[in-house]
Amino acid sequence: MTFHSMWAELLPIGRSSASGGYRRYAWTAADADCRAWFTQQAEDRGLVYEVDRNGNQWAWLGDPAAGDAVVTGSHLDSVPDGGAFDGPLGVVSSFAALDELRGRNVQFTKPLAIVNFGDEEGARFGLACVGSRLTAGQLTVEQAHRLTDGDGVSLPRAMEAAGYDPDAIGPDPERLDRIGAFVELHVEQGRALDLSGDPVGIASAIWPHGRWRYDFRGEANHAGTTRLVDRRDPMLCYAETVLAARREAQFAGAVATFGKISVEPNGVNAIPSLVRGWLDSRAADQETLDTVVAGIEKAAREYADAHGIDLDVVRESFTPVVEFDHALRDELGDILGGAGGDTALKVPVLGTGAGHDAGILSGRIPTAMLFVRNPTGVSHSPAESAAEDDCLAGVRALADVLEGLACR
Ligand code: HGY
Ligand code: MN
Ligand code: MN
Ligand code: MN
Repeated sequence: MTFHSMWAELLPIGRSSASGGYRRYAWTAADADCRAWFTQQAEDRGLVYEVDRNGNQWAWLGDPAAGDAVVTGSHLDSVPDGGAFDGPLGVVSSFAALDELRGRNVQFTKPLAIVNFGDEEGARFGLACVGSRLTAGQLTVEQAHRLTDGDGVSLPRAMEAAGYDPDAIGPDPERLDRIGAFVELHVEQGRALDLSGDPVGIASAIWPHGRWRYDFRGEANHAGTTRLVDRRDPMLCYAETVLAARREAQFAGAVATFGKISVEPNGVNAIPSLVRGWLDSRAADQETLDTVVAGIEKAAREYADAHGIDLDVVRESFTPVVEFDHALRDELGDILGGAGGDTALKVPVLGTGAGHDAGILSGRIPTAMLFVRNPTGVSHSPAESAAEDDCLAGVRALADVLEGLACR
């Protein structure tokens, strides 16, 4: 089973024929099909398959109880109409890198595992990295049980419907204590490697980032008979806040996105009573992020006061800056940078604004990330792409890293 054949098998799962994007949401049929694909890859390679208390899938070579395991992998779920590479490239490359290592006849001196972390994107229940957050103890069982999707289906009900026990979820410190290093390969979500002309890069840090929900409450009324001066229209405040977010982020060199909205009653001929908007904002450092988010909220409150609108702002999630483990990062650089090796890849080190399971785990175990060039930088879109040669360069780089870490 080669990279190509694995990729070809996975590609059609959960793909929308209308948009060409992926709709692989946690605990849905598409998720189950991705999980079945993962299990098959593990069985085809004679790996020991297990699914942990939080629904994350693991494929082991060697005895997990031996400890100091080297783990690689990523996630298979997607954002709504996401691209083919964000997540799956890391999982497929992990199996392909293991195949490559087996072809090199190396001797593993440590256990090796490939992992598929569940619900990394948070597309269905609104919180990213649920599988890894639960495992790392960054999300309590109570918080997880309160998560519901757009149809009001709770996370526990969704897990049960998929055949998983929602009462089994929780922190898994023993599992993490058996891991010596986690390395996640991921398609770059930006153009740094395209601009530097390199196929592969190493992550230095993940920007601090969070999600805030803005509830603008006004007064429902008739769109045709209500004078403008008599309106308390929450949509107006929402629109002004979106523009304020762009101004604040631009000024600070950060990013801010209102990418999701819900409107009640959501009628063409009705002035809304409630407009709910979700802000995703990220910046290279905490102080800048705090300034941007405070500036957006201040502007929103001024608009709300001016239009007689009630505004509630709720921070729904937050991930502080992640500085990847320096020693592990430098070790990857030595392995790939040709210190004694013959790959002699010039491997740039780059930061990212995208969150990852590696970022969640970095507080508990040494973690590192490899990025594979994305020629347009576009991600979270059906247009996401990576050249075949770069994907294979990523597999070779991951195989070199795993050999260096687990095959001394
Ligand atoms: O939102 C993110 O940065 C990640 O793709 N979950
Ligand atoms: Mn993503
Ligand atoms: Mn991802
Ligand atoms: Mn260093």
